[in-house]
Amino acid sequence: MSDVTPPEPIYVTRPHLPPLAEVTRLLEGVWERRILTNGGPLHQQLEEELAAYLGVEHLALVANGTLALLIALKALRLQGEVITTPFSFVATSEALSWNGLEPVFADIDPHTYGLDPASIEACITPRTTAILPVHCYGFPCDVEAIQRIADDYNLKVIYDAAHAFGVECHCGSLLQHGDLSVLSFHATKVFNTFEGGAIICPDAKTKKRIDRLKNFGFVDEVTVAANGINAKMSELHAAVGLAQLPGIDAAIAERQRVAEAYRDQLTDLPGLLLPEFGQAQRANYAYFPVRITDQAPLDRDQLVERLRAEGIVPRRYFHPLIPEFQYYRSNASADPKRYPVAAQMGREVLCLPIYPELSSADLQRICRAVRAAITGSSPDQP
Ligand code: T4K
Repeated sequence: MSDVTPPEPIYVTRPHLPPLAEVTRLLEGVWERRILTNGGPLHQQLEEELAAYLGVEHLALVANGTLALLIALKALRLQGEVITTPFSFVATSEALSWNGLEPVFADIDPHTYGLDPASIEACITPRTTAILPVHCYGFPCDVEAIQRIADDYNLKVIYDAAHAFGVECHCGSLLQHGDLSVLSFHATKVFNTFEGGAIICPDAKTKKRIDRLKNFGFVDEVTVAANGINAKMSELHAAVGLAQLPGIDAAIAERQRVAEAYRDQLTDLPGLLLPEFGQAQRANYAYFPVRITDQAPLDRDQLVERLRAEGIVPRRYFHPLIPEFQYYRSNASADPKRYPVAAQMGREVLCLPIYPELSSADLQRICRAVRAAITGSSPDQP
């Protein structure tokens, strides 16, 4: 038996944590006030601070990103078909199904990984009421082309911006686009409150409606004006968020350090395509998606196996595609011929580990293992 201890596994991400002392300090106030939820003072403060940080006017905190999507769609009183992407986390489509809306899967653009405007237009029918694109990996969709289509066909646009915290495009916050944008603050996200999310609203009236929807539809003690739900963020989660915010720029800078190190070390490998962060004015480096094309000597799944054998656990975001899941297979648009680019990306993309605390030593270990798998060199070679 070998007495060599295997190195610690490196996962695709590792949650960034705020200083515990700061969370404790905020929680002392909670213990004194005994206001634990239902729009307490920390919740209000986090809404204000996040809106200021993100450069948006109105933001409603929600218990998680999936409920935020559910409520955003509900707030717009949609019916019929909604054009969306097959290349996302399943929550994107689940939010539609929960609202009784029919997802119609369109194709994506191979550079942005967001919905391809031409494909959106080809999917429009008389029953289409909205578009639900995803700023996948935090890469901006073609927001202007999507808005033009929405205007031409009188459709709503709800951006699933779960990955796009802090991303800026040519005109400021990416989150200003569309009718509503939805963020996730899950543990694995750039900004986390353990679980959490938010809806970016264009005006105070929409925020009010969303605030009611997340609180059972209550207008006041004796009035329920909509089919609401409980999707409130607690004071505990808000405390984590408030403690995270002062460190968020440094955390994004650390992510950028990791992305640049990958770019330096993985440039010349046959069949390995690196991500393009340049489309954002300010990127957030939420993910580091590489493509393993047919020019590489092994395919994506073989690379996953090789890396796992070295204790490195990347993730195939997003494989399977949403329409490949059993629940969606009977959907009328669940046909890979309708979204060939998404199908290809589902076979080729691999998200390498990226998070602020990823050490240089671990980065070297990952790069050596990727290089070894592709060139046949030894992973032990520096
Ligand atoms: N829309 C989009 C486009 C999304 O990507 C998501 C969520 C949503 C909507 C919905 O938002 P939320 O309702 O979640 O707020 C993860 C996340 O659970 C999910 O939030 C995320 N997208 C999705 C892309 O990734 P899994 O199944 O890959 O997570 P998991 O638990 O395997 O975590 C990945 C790695 O992270 C683990 O290998 C280790 C590390 N990890 C994870 C957790 C939860 C930790 O070190 N500590 C932790 O606490 O889905």
